[in-house]
Amino acid sequence: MTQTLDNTQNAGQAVDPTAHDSGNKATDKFKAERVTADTSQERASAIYKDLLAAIAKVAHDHQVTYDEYRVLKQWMIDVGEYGEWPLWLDVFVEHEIEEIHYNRLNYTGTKGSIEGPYYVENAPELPAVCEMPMRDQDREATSLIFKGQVTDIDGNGLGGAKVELWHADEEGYYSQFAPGIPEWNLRGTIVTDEEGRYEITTLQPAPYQIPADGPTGWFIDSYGGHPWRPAHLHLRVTHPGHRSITTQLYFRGGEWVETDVATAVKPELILDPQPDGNGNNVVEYGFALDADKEN
Ligand code: MBD
Ligand code: FE
Repeated sequence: MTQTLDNTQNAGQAVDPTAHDSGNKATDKFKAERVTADTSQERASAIYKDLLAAIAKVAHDHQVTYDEYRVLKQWMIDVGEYGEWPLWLDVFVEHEIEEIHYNRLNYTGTKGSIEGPYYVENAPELPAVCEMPMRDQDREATSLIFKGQVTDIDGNGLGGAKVELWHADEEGYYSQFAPGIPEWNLRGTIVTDEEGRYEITTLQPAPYQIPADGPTGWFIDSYGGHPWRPAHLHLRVTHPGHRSITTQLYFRGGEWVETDVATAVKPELILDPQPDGNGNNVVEYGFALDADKEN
């Protein structure tokens, strides 16, 4: 792992968000939740024992040196100081937890995917037919009309369901995590009509490069990887009495769809928007929610 930060690479780009800035914003947002888990001492003991055994195995299998151990220690300190634990964990670990969660609950509805570090709750409510909050510069991108229906798993429409949508702008920046963007830009809570339908006008997002100028970026450089995610929409769909779904949607043929750094693409989650003849892309995609049964 490289330990030095080469600031000269970013000369002249002072307005771009830095890894340090977006990382610390994501960390502050996460810390505010004060999360807890209902884990017994027996279960904690079993997990920690296996975790330490896995670390021991890697250390022995690769005959890890003292220098490498010290670099790891420094890197972990750096990840914390840059506020990048939400980023690093969501990119490299969350997809496993999401898969376990989905399988354990025997979901049969729409596939989930990872939440990532940039969800913010309580985005302003918008009607079923709406345009996402956007700036004039966002309107220069190709419009994407995203429409469909929220249903139960038998296909009955779910009126009053909430479709929370958040995504990056054409430059790959998320509001509230990059400077200078209106607070709720490209974030909204769409409320479905009586039949569960929605028709949302937004912009076609671009591929997304995770912050590469901090310790997550150095980590990726150290193994010769790339920091890209394919263009994506984030969604969280909720309705009282049904299980909520957190997922993402991608675009057929898009760059990085096959090699997402966050390993979060599933074939069921790939859209294929078509031009509507008026310069917009249109796509239909629905969400089926499982009934809310006990775990
Ligand atoms: C993102 O936008 C994202 O979706 C994930 C999973 C990680 C970092 C940034
Ligand atoms: Fe994202």
